[in-house]
Amino acid sequence: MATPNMQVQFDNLFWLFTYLAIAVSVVVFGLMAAFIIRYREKPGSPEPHDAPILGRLPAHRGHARTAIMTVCLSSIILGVLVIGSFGSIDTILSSPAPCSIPIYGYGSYNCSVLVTGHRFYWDFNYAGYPNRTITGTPLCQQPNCLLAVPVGYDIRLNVTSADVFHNFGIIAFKIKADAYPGHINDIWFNADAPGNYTIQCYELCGVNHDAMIATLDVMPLTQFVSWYNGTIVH
Ligand SMILES: [Cu+2]
Repeated sequence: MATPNMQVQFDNLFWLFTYLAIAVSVVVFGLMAAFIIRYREKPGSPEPHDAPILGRLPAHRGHARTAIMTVCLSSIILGVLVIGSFGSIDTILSSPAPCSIPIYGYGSYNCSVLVTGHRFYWDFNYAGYPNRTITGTPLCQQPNCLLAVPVGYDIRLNVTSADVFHNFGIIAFKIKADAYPGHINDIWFNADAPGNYTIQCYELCGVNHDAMIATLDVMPLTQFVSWYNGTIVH
């Protein structure tokens, strides 16, 4: 079963923050405008009895109920944002279960790829036997620099680096992960439409950092199986 997509998580969180900000703004600016009009100074209007006077503490005005209501409303809004954020973080950080795509004459593929950053290209290792790597080249010509995945599956990427700090990102799916030597960062995504998408390094890693790109090719399942059979198995 496909887990909700990574970009859906980010979009939901973005709109939750945005709608709440709009609602709060409407209330705050609406009240401000109403009070400005209602309590504006008119010719001959007397000085309010509680007008602040320099050097004197303001008189007690008995607005405890308003203060408590404000704190409660703010807490509810903050609570919604915190729960929404932690819910999304939980989904983003929980790697989905491995898939099992039967590959004719080989066994099955489990939907995970080991991604290794080099100055200035990416390697994509399709884990397990036959443990074949699509090796990148600095000029990134296909079939090098190609990450092929089946459409509609949760793909787990284990991201690391062979030299300096890089950052692996597929901006179309709103995923990014730091690539550090000696450490593996896990991210996942689910591509819902076939097509080619750009993979890019998002950490300034040297003189050809801008050329550190690759292509994500999202294929229909049958096409992926024959690609896997022809490229990884044989
Ligand atoms: Cu890089």
